[in-house]
Amino acid sequence: MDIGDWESSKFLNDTYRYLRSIGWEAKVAELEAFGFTIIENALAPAEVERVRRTLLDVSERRGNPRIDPETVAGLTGFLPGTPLLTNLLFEDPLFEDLLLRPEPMALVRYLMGQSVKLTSVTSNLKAGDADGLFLHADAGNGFTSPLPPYAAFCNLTYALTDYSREGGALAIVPGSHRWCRHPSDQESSMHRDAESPLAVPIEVPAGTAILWHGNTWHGAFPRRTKGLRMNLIYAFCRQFVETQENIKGRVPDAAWERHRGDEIFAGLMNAHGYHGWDDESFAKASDRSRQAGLDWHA
Ligand SMILES: O=C(O)CCC(=O)C(=O)O
Repeated sequence: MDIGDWESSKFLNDTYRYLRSIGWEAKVAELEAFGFTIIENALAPAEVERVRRTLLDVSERRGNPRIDPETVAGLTGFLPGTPLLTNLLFEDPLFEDLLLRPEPMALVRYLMGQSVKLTSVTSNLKAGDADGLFLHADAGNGFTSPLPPYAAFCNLTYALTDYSREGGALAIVPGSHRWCRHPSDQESSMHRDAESPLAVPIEVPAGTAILWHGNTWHGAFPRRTKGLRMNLIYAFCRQFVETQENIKGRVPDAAWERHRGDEIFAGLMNAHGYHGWDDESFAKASDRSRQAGLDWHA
């Protein structure tokens, strides 16, 4: 059927038409049915290499020893074997460019609405002996069960090394977004000797992106191979949710300049959110800034 300029779905029509025009309607169906979808060849091999090098440079600039991806010497961090590099967006314009790629962004906007905000840009660096990462729903930042049926969060992860079960791949529980709850401690185990029987490994080559609904249970399998597993994670939230990273407060002038007139960039940076108002900003709140609650796609 033709998608019209229908008033009742006015926040969705253009996004849906665009997704259809690029042949991505099946990805919408997968997101709806299973709570995740896979974007093959999202990055060319040279881009994968460039992102990997940039992440290792960032880690070093932040005072860590240079990480050797073969031996993982120099890797220290947050979860056992899984250090997290955070606040990456403004470390290199490359991360802004990847954020704004129109095809994945259309899927993000389909799930999260036009008022979607960026909540964090991080990288999980997983060492050779890392244990599994427990199953969780990303809608965990203060959302108690029952979770809303719409996505309040979503996660767009670029695999930067090949993902295999043995190599500690992302683990997904297909269809769990419909359950609208967090897993219990017992359900969430991904320990080396107690992996959840519901979790399936996302076995994909480097350069693949995986996008999932914030309710979808996911984690990672224990890693049993040598070397470094790398990824780049863009996480998004609804306009009413507090962001994980302080993005709004630290967009550099140069970034505003690079994306001048780009309404999608401005929205992702929370330029239209007016909460935390003073009298001046309250008076300036526009219909645009109040739009978020009108519809799942608004
Ligand atoms: O290590 C992984 O692949 C899992 C990442 C994850 O749980 C997340 O990004 O929320």
